This record gives sequence, structure tokens and C-alpha cells, in this order.
Amino acid sequence: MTAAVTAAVGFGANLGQPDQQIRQAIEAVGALPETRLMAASALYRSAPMGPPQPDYCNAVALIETRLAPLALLQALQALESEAGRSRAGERWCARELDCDLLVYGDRVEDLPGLTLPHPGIAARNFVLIPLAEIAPQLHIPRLGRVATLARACSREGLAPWPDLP
Ligand code: PH2
Ligand code: MG
Ligand code: MG
Repeated sequence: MTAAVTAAVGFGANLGQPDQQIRQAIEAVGALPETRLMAASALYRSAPMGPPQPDYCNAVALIETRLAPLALLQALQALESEAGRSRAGERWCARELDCDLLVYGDRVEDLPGLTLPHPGIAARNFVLIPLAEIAPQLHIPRLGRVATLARACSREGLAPWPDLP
């Protein structure tokens, strides 16, 4: 049996009911076969990167999994579709749910459809700040320790997700 690997998954949504879609997706990732949810960050509201569109809700989860990277990616894409996301939209368009495989152990890959670690991590505060909340000691191949990266990262455009009464 393969050993369990620690992986990080990033979630984003800015259509529909973003916070509900993300909470549901985090739960669903924890319920995947051979997978355990170790930690989930708070939800954040973040200004959109890319073309003008609604603010995003973002969060990050840390899991332990025995699923191979491509099997995990496929499962994440199935969750995106279940949330109503169409894959026809342009790059960086608004969406009901985005689940990105950010880190998979110490794996470095450049496959069609999957780059590990995710190439956007260091430049995206809506990924790094939630990740630092749950996994400051995590080492990202080629980038270094999460806490160190997060310290150098601006918090501009990032806020706690508002909990409406
Ligand atoms: N995702 C995108 C495009 N822009 N902006 C923010 N703030 N958060 C996201 O998750 C995001 C984005 C496409 O995946
Ligand atoms: Mg994304
Ligand atoms: Mg994505």
C-alpha cells in the first residue's frame, strides 16, 4: 500500500453561494476515498485577480491522502462540476467553485493539466495566507516554508469572510 501524503487544496468561488459551496467542497474532499481532512482554514473574502468580477470567497484545506495526484485532481474536478461549474468559461472567469491542488507532498510535476506545486502559490495572498493559518511549517518544493513565504506577502484585498447574522 502507498504511504499517505500530505497535500494542500485551495478553494475559490464567486458565483452562487460561495461560502456554502466552499464549506461543502471541503467536507466532500475529506470524504474522498483514502483521504482525511487534517485542517481547514477560515473563509476569506478576496478581491478578484484577473478580469473584473465579483469578490471571491477563498479557503485552503490540508489533507492526508493515498490517492495519486491525478486521481485526486479528477476528484476535485468532479466536485467543481457538481457545484454547477461549466468548464467552457475563459481562464480566470467567475465560477461557482474552483478546487486547485496546490501541493502534493514533495512532488514536482509538469503534466498536461497539473503542475506541482501549483505555480500561483507564491503570488496569491488568497492562497498563502489561509495556508499559513493551517500549515505554517509546510515545506513547498522549490519555494520553501509557508510561514516564510506568507511573511513576505501583502494582505491587500484580503479580509475575513463576513458572517451574516
Ligand atoms: N481564482 C481565479 C481568478 N481570480 N481571484 C481571487 N481573489 N480568488 C480566486 O480564487 C481567483 C481569483 C481563477 O481560478
Ligand atoms: Mg484557481
Ligand atoms: Mg483551478
